[in-house]
This record gives sequence, C-alpha cells and structure tokens, in this order.
Amino acid sequence: MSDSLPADESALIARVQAPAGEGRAILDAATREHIAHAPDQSVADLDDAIARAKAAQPGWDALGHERRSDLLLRAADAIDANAETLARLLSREQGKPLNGPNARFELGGCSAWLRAAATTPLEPQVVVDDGEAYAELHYRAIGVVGAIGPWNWPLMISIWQIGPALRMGNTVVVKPSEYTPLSVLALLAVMNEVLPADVLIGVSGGREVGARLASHPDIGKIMFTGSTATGRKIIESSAGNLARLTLELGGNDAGIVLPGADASAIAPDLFWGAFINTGQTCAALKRLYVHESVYEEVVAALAEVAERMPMGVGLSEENVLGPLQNPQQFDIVHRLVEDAKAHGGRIVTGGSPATELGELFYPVTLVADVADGMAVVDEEQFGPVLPIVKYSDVEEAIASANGLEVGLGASVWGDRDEARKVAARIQSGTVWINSHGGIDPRIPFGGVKGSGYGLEFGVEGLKAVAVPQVING
Ligand code: TXE
Repeated sequence: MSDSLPADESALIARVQAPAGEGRAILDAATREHIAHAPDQSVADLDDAIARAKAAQPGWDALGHERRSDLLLRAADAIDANAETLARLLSREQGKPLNGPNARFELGGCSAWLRAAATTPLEPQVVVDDGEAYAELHYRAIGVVGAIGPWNWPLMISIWQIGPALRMGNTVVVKPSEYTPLSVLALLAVMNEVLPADVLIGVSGGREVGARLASHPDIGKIMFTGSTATGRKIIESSAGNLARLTLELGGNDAGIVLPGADASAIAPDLFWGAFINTGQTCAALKRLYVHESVYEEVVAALAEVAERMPMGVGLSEENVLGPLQNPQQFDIVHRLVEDAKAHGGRIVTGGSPATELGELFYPVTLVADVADGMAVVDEEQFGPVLPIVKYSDVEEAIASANGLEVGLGASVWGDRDEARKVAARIQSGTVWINSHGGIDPRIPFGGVKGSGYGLEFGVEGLKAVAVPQVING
C-alpha cells in the first residue's frame, strides 16, 4: 500500500484488505499502481456467512420498521462522515474521477438512496372491506438476500440492493465484483459501525462464490446487476432454491432525436447521457438515432461538448472522465471502434487509445455514418463510444430502437408531446424525454426483454425484497 495516502484512507483499507501474504492484487485503474490485496474468500467462507446471516435475521426482523429505519439512517450518516475517504478509494479502484457525475456523486447517491429506503412508507393495504369479507395485504421479510454486484457503480448499486432488503427485515450477504471489492468492503465496514452483527456481511471472492450464493438453499432472494449471460445462469440456479430474483442486466439504450430538436441546447445532456462514468453505465445512451434534418448539427454540437471535457487520473480535481475499469472492457471498446472504422464509420472525435494518459484510457469517441447491423451499434460498448445513426422517418428510428433484444432505458429528444407519443411505442423499462439516465429513489427502475426483470427504488423496490402475505378475516 502506498505510504503517501491520507491516514484515514490507509486505515480504511487496512480494515478490509486480505491478511499479509494472501488475497488478490487490486490495481489503481488509472495509474495501474498496486492499491492493496483484496480478500479472496472461498465457497466455505460464503457458507459460513450465510449461516451467520440466517441466524441474525429473526432478531433483525423483530426490531420492526421504526428501529431498523433508525439504524439505516445512522448508517447513511456514517457513509456521509466517510464519504471523501470512500470516494478516493472508489476513484482509484474503479477509475472514475472524484468530480463530475462520478465518485463524489456516487457517495452522495449512496446515502440518499439509503435514507430513501429507510423512510419510504409501506403500509398494509386493505384489499377488500365490504362488510362481509375483510382482507389485508402485508409485506414480510424473505430471510437472507444475496446481493451480487458489478464494477461500474459498485457502491451505489450495492446500496440499491442492500438498503431496501435491510429495511424490510432481511439480512444481506454481498458478493462484490472481483474488479472492485475493496471499495465495497470499505462501504460495508462503515455501515457495520452502526448495524448489529451479521446483518450485513461481505464475501469477496470469484465467480464460484457468486454461483454458490445464487444457488444456496438458504438464500430467499438474489439481487443481481451484471451481464445477461450471468443473469441467465442465476435464473437456472433459481430452479433449485426457488430464490426470487431481481435482475438488472444492462442494455443498449437508444436515443431518438426528432426533427426540430435544438442541437446546441440538447448536446450537453446528450453527452452526459452517453458518457456518464466514461460510458460504463447500465442505462447510458449507447446508440443515437438523429433525424437527417438536424444530423450534422447534433454531431457537431456533441463533438464541441466532448472536446472540452477533461479526461485523466481520477484524483486530479479537474478531470471528469477516466479510464476503462479493466483490460477486458478496454479491449471491447477498442475492437468495436476498429470494426466501425473498417465498415466505413466516420470518426468525428477520438478513435484510438489515449495511451499518453495511461494503459486503460480511451478518448470519447463519436462515430457518425454508422448503421444498424454494425457491431458498434448492435453491441453494448460499455465505454466512451457513441455511434450516431441518421434516419429519415421516425418509424425507422422506433423500429431500430426496438430491434435489439434488450430494453433497459431509452430517450426521445424534441417537442415534448411528440416525444411522449414516440416514447409509448418503445420497448424499454424507462423512456426519458429530453434527458437520458437520470434516476430518483422515488421512481421505479428496471428493464424489459434481455435487460432483466424486477423493479428497484420506491415502494415497488421495497415490495421486491419482501414476500406478500394476505391476512384474510
Ligand atoms: O459481469 P458479470 P462482468 C456488462 C458489460 C461487461 C460485461 C461483463 O458489458 O462487459 O457485462 O462484466 C458474479 N452466478 N456489464 O464480468 O460476469 C461476478 O463475480 C452468480 C453490464 O463484471 O455478469 C460479479 O460479481 N454470480 C452491467 C457479477 O456476477 C456470478 C454492469 C457480475 O459479473 C456468476 C457490469 C454466477 N454464475 C457489466 N458468475 C450492467 N447491468 O450495467 C459471475 N458472477
């Protein structure tokens, strides 16, 4: 571990790293310097964690909503008190800059979503009361919930999984991504300063640990965010243990810019819709369909925004874009851009690795004159690349938006009434009008088609980590 780190960051890492001589090396995504060794726990460690979480669950449930909410609010305060330390560790491990909609923003989201989970009311619903019949619908704890997370927004997505599950009286076992375990374990350590023992346990291990968590007989629910391929395996596992599932499997979100849209007015929001977290975001804008009447204006306005956004090492305060998190993702981005070039795509900006910044940096890349069927359009880039497709009839753009087997988010840009008509015809869990990707703890969020199923956030998100029970009579 580097001696030059602030003392609070060194102390936090020391609490979560592997014992000396053990574990897996975790590198700074931007500088590729060694941060620390993360614990590499086994399936036996996971089994032990689930047994402890199962034993702790009845006591946690028995505390009741008010007391649990109070403890979760205190956990949110603890996150706020450690936010800068956690943001720095997140920035180094994940690569995202401190500033822009990145590491500090992610920590702010963690405490905001945890507070929302703690305070959203969920009252029993009287479903029939007609003088003859009387029935109420309640929501009870499931038991032990497994939370399996990705590496792109590792802290915020963990909180989305953990907060509602704890609020509803479940205990939680968290399996962080093997790419970003340290910051998740650090977040749990901070929360566990105020939570009772064994209510929230992290197990840092490889894919086999995730697979065991999904298939374990004592797991009642899996909250998963990751790839469609892994989501399918988790669905197969659930045939064995009948675990309930919430699956957020990413997407390939389309945006449609209608005729008459004001290119320079929408360009900044289009940019951040696509390039938030350097494009490594599940509901980022990943293919943009622009009407021919405004096509060149939109391409030029987006390039103009892109060229003034600083990219570099996340701890430098001026940067708002960072590296790809891992070499695999870098290779995907590089391959897709090369393929686009080979098939006649016009590189408007970017287009080759930013090796001067470091091994995993790829510049913001806008690719014009591309079409459906090209890999850069049809495949999720999950990085700083946006293909821009020209259309002449809005029916074509709607067909293109719906043409892939995914449906997490989408957006329509232009006159609001026209945009709402188009939105109603798009197959995705959310359609934003004149923005893309904004989320709110009160508003349900989830996908359709290959993007998974189940809702997170708000009252629907609480119901999703509970079992319904009817009291009849
Ligand atoms: O995801 P995985 P990875 C996409 C993105 C990326 C690709 C692969 O395109 O290139 O997915 O990323 C655990 N049972 N997204 O490799 O493999 C694993 O250990 C249970 C989109 O990170 O799905 C990790 O903790 N769990 C996505 C988690 O699943 C298993 C965000 C995710 O790993 C398991 C991230 C199994 N059989 C990547 N195998 C989004 N929704 O936005 C692995 N895991």
